[in-house]
Amino acid sequence: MKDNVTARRLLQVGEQFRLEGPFFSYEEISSGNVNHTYKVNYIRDDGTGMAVIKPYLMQRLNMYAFHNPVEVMENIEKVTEHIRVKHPDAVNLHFHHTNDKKTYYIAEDGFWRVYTYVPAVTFDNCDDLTIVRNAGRAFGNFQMSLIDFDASKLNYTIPDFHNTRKRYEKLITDASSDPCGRLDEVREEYDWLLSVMKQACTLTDMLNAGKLQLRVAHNDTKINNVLFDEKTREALVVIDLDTVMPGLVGHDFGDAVRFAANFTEEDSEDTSRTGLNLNVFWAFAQGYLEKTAGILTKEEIDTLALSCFVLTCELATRFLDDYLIGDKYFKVKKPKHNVIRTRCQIALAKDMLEKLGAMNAIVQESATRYRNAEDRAD
Ligand code: GN1
Ligand code: MG
Repeated sequence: MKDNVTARRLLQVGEQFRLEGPFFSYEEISSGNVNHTYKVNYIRDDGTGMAVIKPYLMQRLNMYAFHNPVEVMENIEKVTEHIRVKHPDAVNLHFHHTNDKKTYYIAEDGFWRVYTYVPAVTFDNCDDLTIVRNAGRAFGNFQMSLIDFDASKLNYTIPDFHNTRKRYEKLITDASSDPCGRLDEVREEYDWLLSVMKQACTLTDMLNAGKLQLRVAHNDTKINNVLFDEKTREALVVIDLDTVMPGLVGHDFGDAVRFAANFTEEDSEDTSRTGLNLNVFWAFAQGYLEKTAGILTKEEIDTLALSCFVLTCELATRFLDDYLIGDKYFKVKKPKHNVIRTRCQIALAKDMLEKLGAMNAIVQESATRYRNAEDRAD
């Protein structure tokens, strides 16, 4: 959309959510790969006659990704309400309501929702270990806040979201029909991914065999989905709850490491620098296990390191598949963006394979330390 057209549209969406005060400005927040997000500023009277800026977040959900956005909002409302009741003083996500008391507005151009804007900082790439440890704690706390929430109450808003085997099957099917004639160009990446398929499907296979348990999972644990206090750098709240569904702890842990502990961004073209930063891994694992070690099963702990490899391969199959079918799912900023992303994930996965032993040792050490700390506290 052109600037003024977007501004007009955001103003109309704001009216649906009964936002007051003149519309002042907006900016697009481009870090998400699926939804469209805008920070929208309104002018308000501060009560003494002075004008203040009141920001909101407006989001248009990607309906190619989320076929049933009403169910997405049902999940989010249940989960945020559960957290609000348990931790009334903590920062929580607050959605605005329309005249008919809904947290969404369905229009021809999509599915809109409005949140209160939380002043905070986010990090896309971060080697400050204190911040990374705080991110681990935040996702660990998220897991613990929902430990008494019945996962079966949640809708499967994207069925088989982290079913790695199904992701592979889709890739294989799309490669065999090769609708855009792109397979030859990515044959090397395709072959490598297939060569590690068995190991990459470990979590899926263990879940199907009843060896890992379903919990409430966030399922999209990029570090930029944690808001941090601008001054203290303490984590304030975990955001982007669109994919909250029953899932495995490995899905959350693995995806977080895949994103935060990579030396490069997830779509870096310079894959000679891509790889797992063990210091960042260590800090994240410590933060996460500090909160969760007491409840995780042995199988869960034993698969945490491998889950990072699994989630990295899984996302590589998703990026590669999206390239093969013509870039339909992920927003792309350049023609070969999905190939670049695939190559970067593969480079990371290869490096993780070499470091699996060290990663597992770190996980086991942290899990033991925090379990013992809990025993002492009992
Ligand atoms: C998408 O849009 P964003 O950045 O929150 C995707 C994740 C991927 C991620 C890769 C619903 O998340 O699964 O890991 O891109 N979300 C969905 O950057 O598919
Ligand atoms: Mg997301």
